[in-house]
Amino acid sequence: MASKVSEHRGIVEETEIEKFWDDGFVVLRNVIDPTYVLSMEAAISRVLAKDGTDLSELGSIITPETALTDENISANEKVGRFIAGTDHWVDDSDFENFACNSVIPEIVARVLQSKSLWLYEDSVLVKEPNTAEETAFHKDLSYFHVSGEQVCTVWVPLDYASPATGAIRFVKGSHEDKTAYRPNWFVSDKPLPNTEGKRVPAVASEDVVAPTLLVGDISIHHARTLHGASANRSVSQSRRAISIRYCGDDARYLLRRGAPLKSHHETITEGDILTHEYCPRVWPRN
Ligand SMILES: O=C(O)CCC(=O)C(=O)O
Repeated sequence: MASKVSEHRGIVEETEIEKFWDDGFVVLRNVIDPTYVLSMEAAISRVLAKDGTDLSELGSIITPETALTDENISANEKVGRFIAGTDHWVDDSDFENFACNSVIPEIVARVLQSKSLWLYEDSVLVKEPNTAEETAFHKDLSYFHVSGEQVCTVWVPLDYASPATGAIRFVKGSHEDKTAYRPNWFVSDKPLPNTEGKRVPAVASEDVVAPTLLVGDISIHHARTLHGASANRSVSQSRRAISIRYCGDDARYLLRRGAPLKSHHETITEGDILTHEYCPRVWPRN
């Protein structure tokens, strides 16, 4: 089982907080002990073995440009899957500790400049070697039944993640655009049925910031920041990541028609703060 807090640098600089609010995302280098991050490997393997959905089957956006046609990938090599799942923390104490009891909530509360922090959900997102699916550009807020400025996602890679191996990527400043966009299928820009708002606009490649992250680095992006991830073109290396979504003081429940509902959302009242057994307060620690 993953043990509790094991900090590396642990602290967040003022300039990094400013960067988050100015750009809509920030990469915090060397902020968590890599050994602690890698202690989640077994937990991720459990997800891969049982609960993960294979997003590659949802209808991807493989085009001649994104298809794996590189000379170094021979036709008979195995094509990878894009496996994803959510809410692992609910029944796996390793994920619960990682999202609720690690150094991450304190870091996030500081970046969001929030006195308190609630966990919205966690997800595991794995692109196996040779996974052609790009994660389509989207805004997380379109999927969340909340409103507020202090809402964000932390992306924690368990592998070296570069633009060639499926790293997350962002459109800088896009959090300033308050247009409501429809959630999409994650591997396709096709919107989810019965959702409201505009379709996510096409993103020009020159507007994309695509950092490379090492194990121990994390990125934090605002829930309105347009972001996606590249294909994993490595022939041997997976791109494993844990994404954790948190809400701060100003977040309130707001039901968004057609967006994925969790069972407890049936009992919530719009306008309420998020305190709920399935949306626990994780900072300050009780
Ligand atoms: O890991 C990915 O492919 C996408 C991550 C993402 O979009 C998220 O965590 O919000």
